[in-house]
Amino acid sequence: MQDTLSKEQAFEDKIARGQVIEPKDWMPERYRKQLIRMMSQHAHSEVVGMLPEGNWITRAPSLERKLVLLAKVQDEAGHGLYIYSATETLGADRKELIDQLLAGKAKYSSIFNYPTTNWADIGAIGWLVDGAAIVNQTALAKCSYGPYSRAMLRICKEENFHNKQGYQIMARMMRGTKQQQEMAQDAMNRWWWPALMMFGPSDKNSPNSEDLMRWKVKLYSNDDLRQRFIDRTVPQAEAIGLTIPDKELKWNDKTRHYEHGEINWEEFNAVISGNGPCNKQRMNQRIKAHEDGKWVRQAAEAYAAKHYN
Ligand code: FAQ
Repeated sequence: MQDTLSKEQAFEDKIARGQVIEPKDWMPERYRKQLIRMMSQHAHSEVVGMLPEGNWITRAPSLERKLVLLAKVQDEAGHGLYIYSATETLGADRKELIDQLLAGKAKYSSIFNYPTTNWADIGAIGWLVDGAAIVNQTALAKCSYGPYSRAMLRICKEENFHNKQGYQIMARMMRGTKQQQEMAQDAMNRWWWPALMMFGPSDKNSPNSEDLMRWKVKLYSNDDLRQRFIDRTVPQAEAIGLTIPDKELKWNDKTRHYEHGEINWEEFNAVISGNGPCNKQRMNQRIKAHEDGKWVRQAAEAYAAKHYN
């Protein structure tokens, strides 16, 4: 008991000094569990996140756009794999985590349950969804758990490229025909609020934040990061002539931040409980992809058994 207490004290001191926790270091069970929960949800999000954009690979408007989109979607798969690997350093079993996802028992980001109805949605995802992911993940790159923070460093570099390609699609459409401008604005109207929901519930309704902030997994609260995203995105929208679909949005000269309208938390709760517009479709696609990939996993296992045992 005394031993656990002193280990716990040493752990808390390390966190307070801003030191990084590595897989072999002692850590409280709750820290480990919280990390496995959050990191596995993050890994699932990257993998499910390939689906909305993947739908447009065969319909990209040019060969160049198709190549860029293919590379981006492939990057997201890579992000999922880094984060699953980082989660394994905590003793989690990747197969179990994936089984939980496919059984509908694990969460993944709400944003990927919305449909991509036209090409402008690909611009909106790169710009807004990757943009929100960068704001969140730049903070996580300084989090207290070493393998997660290192995975975030590389992921953020790639997300920056994704973000720029999305913004460039939107900017190009806004310089195009009236119909292209309308498509871009329509995508903006549909993706803005779901992008704000990516940051999670408001601080007063975020049960995990207390643990995560105390242990410096989260360095900023959900609302702080959401505000940071709004402040950096509004001028980008204005620069290319897009209107933010929020009548209450206004700059506050005293706080030096934008004020925004109320988020529809009922919609958020419905989406994260499995009742968003595309939850069932996304899960069916993932289950099929997993079944179709069975022979690849079997071949890899047979190869490993022959060469590495
Ligand atoms: N969607 O107590 P909190 C990407 C859940 S990657 C679904 O505030 P926490 C790249 C939460 O899990 C996007 N569920 O939770 C890309 C918890 O449920 P639980 C993913 C959500 O953990 C781009 C409950 O609500 N990024 O986009 C959401 O302290 C383009 C209570 O919430 C990450 O995962 C949500 N939006 O804070 C890929 C980053 N929000 O487990 C492809 C890492 C909350 O108690 C294409 N994660 N919930 O049953 C985080 O930073 C945090 O986990 C938050 C939530 C901020 C998401």
